[in-house]
Amino acid sequence: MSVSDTIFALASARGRAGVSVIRLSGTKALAVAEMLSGPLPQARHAYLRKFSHPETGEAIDTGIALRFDGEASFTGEPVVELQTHGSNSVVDTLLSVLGSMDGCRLAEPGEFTRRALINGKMDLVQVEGLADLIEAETEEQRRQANRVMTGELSDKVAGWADKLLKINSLMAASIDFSDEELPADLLSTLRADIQELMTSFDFELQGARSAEIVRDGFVVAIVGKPNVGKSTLLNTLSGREVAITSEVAGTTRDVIEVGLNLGGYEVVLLDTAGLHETDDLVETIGIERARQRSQDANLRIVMIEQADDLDHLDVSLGPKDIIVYGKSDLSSDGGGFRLSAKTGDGIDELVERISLALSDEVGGASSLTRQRHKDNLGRAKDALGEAVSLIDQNDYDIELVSERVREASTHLDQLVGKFNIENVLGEIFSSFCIGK
Ligand SMILES: Nc1nc2c(ncn2[C@@H]2O[C@H](COP(=O)(O)OP(=O)(O)O)[C@@H](O)[C@H]2O)c(=O)[nH]1
Ligand SMILES: [Mg+2]
Repeated sequence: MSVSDTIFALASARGRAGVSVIRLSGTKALAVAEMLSGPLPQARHAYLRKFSHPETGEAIDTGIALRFDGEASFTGEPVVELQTHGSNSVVDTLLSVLGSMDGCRLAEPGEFTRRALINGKMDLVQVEGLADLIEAETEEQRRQANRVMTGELSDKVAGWADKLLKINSLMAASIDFSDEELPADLLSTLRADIQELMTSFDFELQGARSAEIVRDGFVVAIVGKPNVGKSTLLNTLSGREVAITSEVAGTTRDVIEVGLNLGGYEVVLLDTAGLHETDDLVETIGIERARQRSQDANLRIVMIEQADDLDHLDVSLGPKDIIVYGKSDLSSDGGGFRLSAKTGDGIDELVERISLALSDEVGGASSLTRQRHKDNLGRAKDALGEAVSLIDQNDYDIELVSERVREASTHLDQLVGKFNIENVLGEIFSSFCIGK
């Protein structure tokens, strides 16, 4: 894979459509495209062109061609986009003609974006934001990804890095001037500055969990003993027959997952095996899984028939977990929140309660959307923590303090991908499609 090749790919989805977009990027992009389309005199102007075979002259399609020059493109190198009719045959023919041209090859997954990264058009977190934007299914996932892609986190990191630099130059200046200790007032200013940064990092780290929930989904597990109507509830909430329901206890043995869009948020709903004592080996494994997954979930819907069912569940409940009495159509006694998955009675209220718990949970979402972001910022914070405790020891060495501050800067640089990115690139780009 050479960065000097001119690369091309179908940038829109495969299959029949109104329009398809083929993108070319690299030094030969314009020359190659013009062999198909004829001259494209001005950048950023749309030209209606006939695309024809460069050797035979056979007409392939008519469409729009657009060129972007030099740095003013997505990849930071010359780019041409050909908008053709969304026909498999047109696309295949054009791709095969392009493939036969010298110095021109099909792009690898994410290769356009990789070039954008190399050419400084985006940093690493923006690339991750872009990957998340393409994956986004719900409104909130889209908003969050868009914030990261357009540089919200990058700007924050740049601001922090700037402050660290100032702190360090202040220290460096004092180290140069004397071998003696720093004046007390200067030292306390430095300490306060470092601590202020740590508070900002902390604030951001606290919102990371919420950001992750928005990205990966809010996991809600339905738990309870067999036959209370868990699978029926899952089917009702998801609007389709996902899980098998029957009056036979032990019908559900494995954890069943359904993704739902609830109020603009991604919710992953889990149906689990009924919790009870059993000699059936497979069911026992299912029950163990049910316990584990419900324990890890963000929220539990506990379905019961009577209040003392709660005592036999062996799942620890959180304060927001929702306890419901099922099959309200069959009996009218019992207090608490009642619903019937069969008639739909109480379902709206359940959805409202889930949304409420969810909005509490994701209220303060930060822009740290990935574990990688949390790790790097966490390490930066730890390094600053060490700097502060060094200052607090009366017999500190300012050189050591300064080293810790530099280390924090390194972690911030790593977060936005200023160096050492090769090891994370593979993972990030594995989620990209060809043409992005
Ligand atoms: N009348 C009534 N029957 C229900 C209701 N929910 C489930 N059932 C029935 O109860 C039985 C067990 O339901 P299922 O969803 O498989 O329970 P699970 O073992 O908890 O998953 C099935 O025969 C369902 O049709 C309900 O709200 N009302
Ligand atoms: Mg079931």
